[in-house]
Amino acid sequence: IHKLKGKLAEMIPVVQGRLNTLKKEHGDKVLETVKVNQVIGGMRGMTGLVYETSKLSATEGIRYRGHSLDEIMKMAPSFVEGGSPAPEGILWLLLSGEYPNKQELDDVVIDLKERSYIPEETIELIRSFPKNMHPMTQFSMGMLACQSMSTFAQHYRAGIAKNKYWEAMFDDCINVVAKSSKVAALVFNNIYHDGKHLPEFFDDKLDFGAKYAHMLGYDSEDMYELMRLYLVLHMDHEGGNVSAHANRLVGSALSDPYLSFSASLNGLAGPLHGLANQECLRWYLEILDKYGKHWNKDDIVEHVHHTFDSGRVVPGYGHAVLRKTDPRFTHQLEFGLTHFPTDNLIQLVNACYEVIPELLPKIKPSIANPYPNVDACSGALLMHFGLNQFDYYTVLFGVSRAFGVMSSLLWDRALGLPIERPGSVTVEGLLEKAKNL
Ligand code: AMX
Repeated sequence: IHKLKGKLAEMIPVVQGRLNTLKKEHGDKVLETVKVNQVIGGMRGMTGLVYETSKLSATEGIRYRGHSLDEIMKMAPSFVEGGSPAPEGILWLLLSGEYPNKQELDDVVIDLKERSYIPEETIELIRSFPKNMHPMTQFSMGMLACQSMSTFAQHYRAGIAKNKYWEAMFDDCINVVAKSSKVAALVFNNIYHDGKHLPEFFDDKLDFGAKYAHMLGYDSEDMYELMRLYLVLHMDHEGGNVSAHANRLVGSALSDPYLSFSASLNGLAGPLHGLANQECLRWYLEILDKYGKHWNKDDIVEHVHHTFDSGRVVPGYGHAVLRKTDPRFTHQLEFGLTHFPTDNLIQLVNACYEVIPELLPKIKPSIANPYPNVDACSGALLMHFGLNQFDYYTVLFGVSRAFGVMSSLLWDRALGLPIERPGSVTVEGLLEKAKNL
């Protein structure tokens, strides 16, 4: 991982130079106009952030450092030939824009393992949380409790120079990723296994994804591969989504990465963001409940109508930005159809995909995107392995998000991005302004 830091040390001045040129030569140009509705409507569609690690295309979905998920699935290094990309390799990609070679990948695997240490008092703290406290609350608090280990905070107190911020932050960012799965597994055991200790590491060669699955009690090669895929697909979704933006905002005050990541998780815990996946699984299970294992496509049509009639949305379908099937859905469905094609729930997800995109616009012509999003499949895959603790699903999402938001936070400091401080306006003030336009 020292090699990665060295690579970044070479890259950063180049990108800093570009940013400076941008500021000097184009800083006063008008990029776009802002509508009143955008000010009221959560700044939708308004370009307001520089974000290096990923960019969302309405038609192709997310690109990590310019690489589409389709390409990443084919080109990124993996532990199983032709299998899921290695999350450690995608961390390298998000930070540096390149895939690591075999030796570099092995080094990151070892490094993340070495950095995963959690102090005994933090372990005890997590085990003391009430069992009925939401897993995301416990996860966020557990990561926050690790904050006393922040090297950035120590260096800052010691008076580090501004151009050295990113170097001081590097260790924290990697450490947050490394520790996230262990804290998440401790939360799992605290809630669902009465605080039992994490399993022994029978195989210390396990990579990050496999080890996380192992710590949750799952030890099949298929589950290891699913975990790697899940982690890779949920890492990053450009800068404006709630978890990425909360992380950026808090970090812009030079709060250390533990503080920023905890804030990011608090945003992810919201039902409009990271909680949607469990809603989606519940919806499929309603169909199985109602029609049994021998459901057919007419049953799906009837249930979609019933969902609309009861004033609800069809979860897992539609998106604020995407206008095509989310490739994160496609790759998850492909995984299910490849590894367990006869699974009834996976068949149901597949049948819904054949029915719903045509049906939705007939019922709701104003729908901008009738295609499935990332949440339409993940729950069904986890259920296959018996991971049926729905409330925990967002924690898995959070562990994955650590890779993306920590990579972008490092770049925030490397580029010297300032504290965020957008202007605000009262309703009356906006009305006055608007009347005079
Ligand atoms: N089922 C029923 N109606 C839907 C719908 C769906 N899946 N998706 C959109 N619509 C409706 C909207 O509610 C809206 O109706 P209205 O005009 O009566 O208020 C109309 O279609 C137009 O909406 P839109 O412009 O297509 O979508 P949006 O940008 O306002 O909302 C989203 C996007 C994701 C909130 C919406 O599609 C939705 O509620 N989907 C279901 C929930 C879901 O899957 N959420 C997870 C999203 C992925 C994620 O971020 N994790």
